Amino acid sequence: MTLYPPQVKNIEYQIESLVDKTRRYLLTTLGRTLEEATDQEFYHAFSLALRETIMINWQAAAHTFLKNDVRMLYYISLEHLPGKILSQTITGLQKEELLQKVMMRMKRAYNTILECERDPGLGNGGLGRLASCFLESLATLQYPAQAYGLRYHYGIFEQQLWDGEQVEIPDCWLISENPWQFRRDLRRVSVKFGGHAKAKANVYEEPSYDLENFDEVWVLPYDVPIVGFQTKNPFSVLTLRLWSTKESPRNFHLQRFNAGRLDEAAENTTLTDVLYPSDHHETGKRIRLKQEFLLVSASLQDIIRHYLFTHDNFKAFPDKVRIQINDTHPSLVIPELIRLLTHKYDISWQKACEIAESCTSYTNHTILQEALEEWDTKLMQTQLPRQYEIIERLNANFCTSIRKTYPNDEAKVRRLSIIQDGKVRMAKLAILGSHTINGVAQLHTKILKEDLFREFYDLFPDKFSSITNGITQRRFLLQCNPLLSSWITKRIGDGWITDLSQISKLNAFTHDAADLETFLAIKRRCKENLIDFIQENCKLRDQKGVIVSPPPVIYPDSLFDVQIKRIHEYKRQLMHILHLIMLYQEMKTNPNHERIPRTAIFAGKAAAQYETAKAIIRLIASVAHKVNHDEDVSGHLRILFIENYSVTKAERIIPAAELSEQISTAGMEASGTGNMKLALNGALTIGTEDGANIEMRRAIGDANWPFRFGCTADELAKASYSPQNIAKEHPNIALALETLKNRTFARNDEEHFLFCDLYNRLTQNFDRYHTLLDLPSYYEAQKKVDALYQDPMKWASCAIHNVACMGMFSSDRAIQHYSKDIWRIQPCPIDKDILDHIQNAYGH
Ligand code: 26W
Repeated sequence: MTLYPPQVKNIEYQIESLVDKTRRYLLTTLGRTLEEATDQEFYHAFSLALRETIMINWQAAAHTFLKNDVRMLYYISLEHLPGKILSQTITGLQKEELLQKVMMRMKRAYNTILECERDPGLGNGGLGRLASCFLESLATLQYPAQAYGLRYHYGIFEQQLWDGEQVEIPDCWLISENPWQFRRDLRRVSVKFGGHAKAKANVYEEPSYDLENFDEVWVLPYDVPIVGFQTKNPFSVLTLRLWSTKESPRNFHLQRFNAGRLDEAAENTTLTDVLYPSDHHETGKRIRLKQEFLLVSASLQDIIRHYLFTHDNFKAFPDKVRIQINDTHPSLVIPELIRLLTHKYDISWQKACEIAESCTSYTNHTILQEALEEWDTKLMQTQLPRQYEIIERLNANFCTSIRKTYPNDEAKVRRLSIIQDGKVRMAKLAILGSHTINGVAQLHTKILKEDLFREFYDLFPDKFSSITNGITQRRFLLQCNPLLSSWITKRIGDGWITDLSQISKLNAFTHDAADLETFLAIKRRCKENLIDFIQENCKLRDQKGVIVSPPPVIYPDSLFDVQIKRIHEYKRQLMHILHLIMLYQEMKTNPNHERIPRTAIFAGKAAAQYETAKAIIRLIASVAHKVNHDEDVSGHLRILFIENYSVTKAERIIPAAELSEQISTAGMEASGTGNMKLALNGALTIGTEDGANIEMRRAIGDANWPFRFGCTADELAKASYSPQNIAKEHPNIALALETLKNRTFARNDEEHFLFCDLYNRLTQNFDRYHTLLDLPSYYEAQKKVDALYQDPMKWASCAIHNVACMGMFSSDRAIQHYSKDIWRIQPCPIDKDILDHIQNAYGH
């Protein structure tokens, strides 16, 4: 027998134990032997085995919060994009090497097994991913918190490009059993819709309502464990509680079914079936309103149940409960909490309003008018009669108070009123009913205060605050970029993993030639990895969706120019592709050009109904088709659109990026978070003065932020410009625009029609996105990109400097800021006695 030193023995023991457990689960849960199990089955059994490791801490964390009767934060969000839970768990436990050994011993490929898990696509984009970064930081920093969301059966659609056209395929992410969800039958609640609100008086002789003839829906929660990063304390595990209406047979309306009204019969069973796949566009649909209320009502009942577990009255409620409203989508929390307190728990109207205000705070994530939620009063009255009565009363009181402050100014009352022109304005409700509203970057908050909600800011200046977004460096550097991470750790130690401000120590490594070369070599390896991934996974489809050709050959020496985000006019993918058209024409007309070789990589989904965004994808694909097949530019220009952008795809692309496109119209991108992820992985930003770009530039310094361009938000507010004149003054722009009309890229009449429409939008006298106005300075900034890229050592030095200045863009910093200034919560590490107790009773 071999004798191991103690530590090795311990590792050997852990490996053997996991191997054993995995085999056991394969047999006892899946009914398969290791030899015959598919990778999917192996993934399942392996996850069940690993899951055992976190259950003790999960229970211990929950018990610790209860025992200490701490103030809890509840983060309510209609969207969550956690990425793969297995990989998150592995990173949190810091068991990657060990688990690789386990898989090796069991003859499975580590990456292939990790790929078996489908991303939970329970969100559209930035807002959902931010919620997940926040929850990971809350877990790592050991705050007492829980998140709520909906367990959509169909998450965000899978995007395929059929000969350049976006096709949406349903995302059945639950098709194979998911080992990371725990159905909690005991925590089931009921939610009521519709009916008639019958007025009665509460104990204070105030109006209250009983509901008659309502529809009742049973809602069941599924808990997903979110593992925090293991530090000197035992790691914490927080809960993401996802509600589902699917599983309760009582939701099905037999009478309606028998009467032949099939849709109506199934409506309440199907409420959590689909995520609304649109961002920045309000849909105003009845099912969406029902989803929002479902989330709010179920979560509030759960929060109150949890509170009443250790209290027998509501005195301490405003001290113990904090609820964060992620955009206005869950803002019905305010009337529903007031309703529950006044109706069910006999609290006075005045007191209930105070409690609701103390407990809730609201984050705004967009200033685009078309994304601001408003609900038809009729619809709300029909679906949520009691909540509507409360909103009306809140509004009546509010209007009275405005009249007191501003007598004889009915126009002002109308502008501030929550109910306006037959619509309930949800952002106003959220501002009025909560104690704080925050923007997600400094410029964004400034616009909220000075423009969008100016009159509310006049009334409640203390309610407004600004907390710049952040990202978790654990997923978006440590986990996704092991090469760069280990170089950084070698240079500055591993403190950055839990304290990103320490990354500034990298500044000492921006000069030494050996360091710069190492950095360049790492970037090159990451680019090669992405090339391998693309060759394997990004084959092209024909008009019927059949894979017909390999992706183009990509050269690792070319600049990887990356724009990955939802497709939206304000994000200006159109400006990016116009620039690529300009480059293409330049290369074609001048064979002696000195432009650097470039590979432009796009990824992102367009909302299914957003025709212009879909036309932009079409244009990118058509330009790509022509350019990638043109011998004249081969080796110099490649354009790729990677299908089906997701958290996992982001993790693949980001490490390889060299140029990060953050080119939104100034004032329109609330913050952006992809900008932070890319910079942290050593990409340089070409960007406008928008969202968090501004703060990134300030943190990094102008000297190392060379590709700033475009008008500022203030300049745009005053700008008037003529697209015609811009075209006249810049012949290369005029030529590029011409190609949209003259069938250079259009491959059929439909494309020709779509591209002409894009042309018209760009050249209209008022393009809200100011694309052509910024294009000349974008072009100049891209020339600077070329120049710097020709000096790799300088580029590397600048890039390392960028990474070193990303300290403040960690979601840890954002969460600490929210915790200190908005939620006033304290970390609550797992109680060692509780942990010991559970470990002794259940551990091995
Ligand atoms: C009701 C339809 C709808 C759905 C989602 C409207 C608006 C949204 C979101 C608020 C849009 C969104 O995701 N906003 C993004 O939030 C990120 C996190 O704060 C920011 O970084 C992005 O700039 C912002 O666009």
